[in-house]
Amino acid sequence: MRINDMDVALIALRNKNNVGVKLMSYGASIVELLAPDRGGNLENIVLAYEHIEDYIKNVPYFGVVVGRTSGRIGAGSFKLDGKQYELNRNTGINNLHGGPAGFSFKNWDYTIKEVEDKASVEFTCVSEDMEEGYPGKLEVKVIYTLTEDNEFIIEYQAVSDKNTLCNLTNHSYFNLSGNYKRKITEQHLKIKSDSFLETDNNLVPTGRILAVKDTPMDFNSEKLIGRDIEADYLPLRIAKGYDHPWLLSGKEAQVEMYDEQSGRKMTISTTYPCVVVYTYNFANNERLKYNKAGSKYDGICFETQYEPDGINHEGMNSAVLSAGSGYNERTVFKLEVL
Ligand code: FUC
Repeated sequence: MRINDMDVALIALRNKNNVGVKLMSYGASIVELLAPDRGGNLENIVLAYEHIEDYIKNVPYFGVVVGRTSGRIGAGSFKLDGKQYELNRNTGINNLHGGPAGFSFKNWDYTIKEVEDKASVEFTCVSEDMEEGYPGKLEVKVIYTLTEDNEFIIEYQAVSDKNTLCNLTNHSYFNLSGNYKRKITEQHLKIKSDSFLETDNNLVPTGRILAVKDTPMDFNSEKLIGRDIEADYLPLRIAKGYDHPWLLSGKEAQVEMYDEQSGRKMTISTTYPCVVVYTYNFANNERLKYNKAGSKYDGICFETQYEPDGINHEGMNSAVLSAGSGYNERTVFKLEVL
């Protein structure tokens, strides 16, 4: 496919149970994830544009890989090895998701691999020294794998020739109802986490860690996403819904989402310490598939990552990747029907 003079590839993987994923080289993105419901009907559980060209702007970051850093870097600036770096800014004074020309807007190279019961697509890109303001030439690999046990795995690898920041995620919006039939507020969520990061009016972490106990942020027991989403609680009012980093406890199955009506369940296990959960609060009538205009709560992102803006706060993971050392994180999405 040619878009804006780029050769953009679409690659489809499907396993023996008919779970299928469609990937795109632009943004190394997930543009479709087909999963069966209780009756065996295959439907799509990720938000996607109807028109591929809309991924060129992609203000909501549908499906894409985000980098070099995920989330906001306060004032677009940070200090590393005694030197102050100024990043390109794209949300007021802040840097969001790696800047205006971040990894979500690159057309990645790819190779397809098949080994026994697994099929993978390896996307690679190179980010040059000082690109978007980050030091070091960074070589990145994102590997998507679909297994025969309905696991969809994302592995993030990178290496830099100088100390730099690296905090990679995928920005897919999930909706387990299938083809976005019902809002995510009617679906259940569980997050193993006792605390979340407070954010300021521009959604930049303040450095304070707040307890979830007795607040609408507590998802330790499964509850409907919509149960407390509009509660009169300052962090929710500021973000207009959920848009916060949770510090994860436990090493696996840290997040579970379930749609009672379809029976679809998704369990997320990650090596990252944090997940930013975002409920599409800033929807703006995006032209989605199935002839739908995107509206608030049509999808939910689980952006597994290091704490956003960690470099600017004591006691958090800084996301510094040292020269020559390997970046290696993974997130697994397991699909089931209950
Ligand atoms: C999420 C949110 C942001 C933003 C972006 C498109 O990661 O944290 O607030 O709207 O997505």
